[in-house]
Amino acid sequence: MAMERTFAIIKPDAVAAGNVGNVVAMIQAGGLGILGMKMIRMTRAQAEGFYAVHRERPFYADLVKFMVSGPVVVLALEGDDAIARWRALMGPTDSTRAGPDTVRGRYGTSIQLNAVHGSDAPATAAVEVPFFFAASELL
Ligand code: 3AN
Repeated sequence: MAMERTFAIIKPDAVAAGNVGNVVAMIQAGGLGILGMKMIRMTRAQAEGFYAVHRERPFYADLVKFMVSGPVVVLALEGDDAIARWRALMGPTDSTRAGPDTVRGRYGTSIQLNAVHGSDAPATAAVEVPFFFAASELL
């Protein structure tokens, strides 16, 4: 298995509900290492750029509005097979279909209000980590 980095966001719904600590505990219990972590308020430009791949989708405007609606916590994670392991721990996009042992099953409420983000492939992670972290912030 390859050592990988992946990018995670604890989204505004989960931060507002007071679940930052619970999500971080699940990440650490899952054996993923935390290289970087900070709370930020995304600008509209950041949210639009981050989700540019979804620009043509009907939910894009709502998604951007949601992501700037309150603070988020961004994380850079590392571990063997970290991308797939974090995706498995997150659960499927639609929180209502997510299992009880997943972050979205526990803390998400819908397909949009789904508590967390995770990179979906090495190429995505390689763009997403530096989108929010300077090299000096990865410890
Ligand atoms: P994932 O976060 O599971 O990789 P993506 O990349 O397909 O899912 O979607 C990015 C984000 O867009 C999701 N986390 C969710 O908040 C939102 N989203 C995706 N599909 C829908 C949809 N059909 N309706 C509303 N929001 C959606």
